[in-house]
Amino acid sequence: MYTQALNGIPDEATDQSSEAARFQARVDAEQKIEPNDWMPDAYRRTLVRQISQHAHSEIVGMLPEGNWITRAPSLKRKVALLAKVQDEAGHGLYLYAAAETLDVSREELIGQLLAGKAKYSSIFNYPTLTWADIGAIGWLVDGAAIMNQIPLCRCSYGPYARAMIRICKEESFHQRQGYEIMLTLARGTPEQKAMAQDALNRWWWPCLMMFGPPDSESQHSDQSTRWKIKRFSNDDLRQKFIDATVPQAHYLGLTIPDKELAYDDASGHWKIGPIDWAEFKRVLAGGGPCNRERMRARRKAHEDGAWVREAALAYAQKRRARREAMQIAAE
Ligand code: FAQ
Repeated sequence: MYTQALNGIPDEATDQSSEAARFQARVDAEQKIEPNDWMPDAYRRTLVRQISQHAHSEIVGMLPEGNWITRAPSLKRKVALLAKVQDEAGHGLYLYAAAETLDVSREELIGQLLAGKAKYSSIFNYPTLTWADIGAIGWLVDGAAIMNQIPLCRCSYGPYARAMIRICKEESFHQRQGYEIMLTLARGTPEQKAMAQDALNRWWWPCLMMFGPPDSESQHSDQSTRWKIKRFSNDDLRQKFIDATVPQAHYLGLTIPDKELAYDDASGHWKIGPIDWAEFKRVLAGGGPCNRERMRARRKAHEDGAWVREAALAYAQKRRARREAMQIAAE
């Protein structure tokens, strides 16, 4: 009896390890992993974690800008901002749908966010104090998002990679509309230029934190890179963003708020001063300027929307009952 039991265990373990080897070989060969394919549990958990955090970020990310829709300075600006905020809602929905292919329900994921158990991007815990912040968000926040998300279009998990293609196209439009707002302000009155500079001063460092902790402290990078979920490290993407953005700030005639910023001829990169990682940790722990306000707004939106979910459910049940009755009548 014992021999049989012992025989069973190694067989299962061998099966698992050969499945795992086949899985890694497919990833190495750049084949996409699809929802019905075998995958290690840890791969599934990593994807659910990252995709759901990403989805929450898109949805919470609507709040700082949504705040300015009624105060946009012209009809054209209002229409563009409204469309941008709606795009972010769409991104959240594609991403929740991509996460659902991994056997987790949207209700569960949203429940984790509302219970304060799930993370969303640190950047959305900062306030939008002036119209220039809308320009800075488009230029810098969407700019950082694109830098991080273009490589995700080649992520090994098919549904996530495909969702990212459309998201990146829209984000790149957002980035340009934000830069155009900054350009208009920078070429406007001295007060408008000062407003643009003030927005850059407040958003620059938090945007650099969007890329995540330094590589030496990133818990998930090594494994996510082996699984080809991540293609570049946090620090590499941060540096790419800095190199792309510094010349854009110069073109605007604005100053990056970093006295240590200097071009390094040897490496061909812009070098920055130290990032305040204590601030990043504080924001992640709930102590940012707007963490409480953001969660309050999301909970209220969820409660206010309860009747819509109930009505949709009642309608679906009515349709199903009608379809079943028609089937019985036809038999
Ligand atoms: N904020 O080991 P790593 C947008 C957490 S979308 C909060 O390096 P990983 C569009 C991390 O989750 C912006 N938490 O982790 C838009 C982990 O915690 P955990 C969102 C952060 O996953 C524009 C811990 O720190 N984009 O902006 C942050 O390998 C305008 C250790 O970190 C995405 O979600 C942070 N900034 O790398 C919308 C892109 N950074 O889970 C509206 C997809 C790190 O163990 C308006 N995500 N953490 O509890 C990713 O690429 C990755 O998840 C990283 C982090 C790069 C964010």
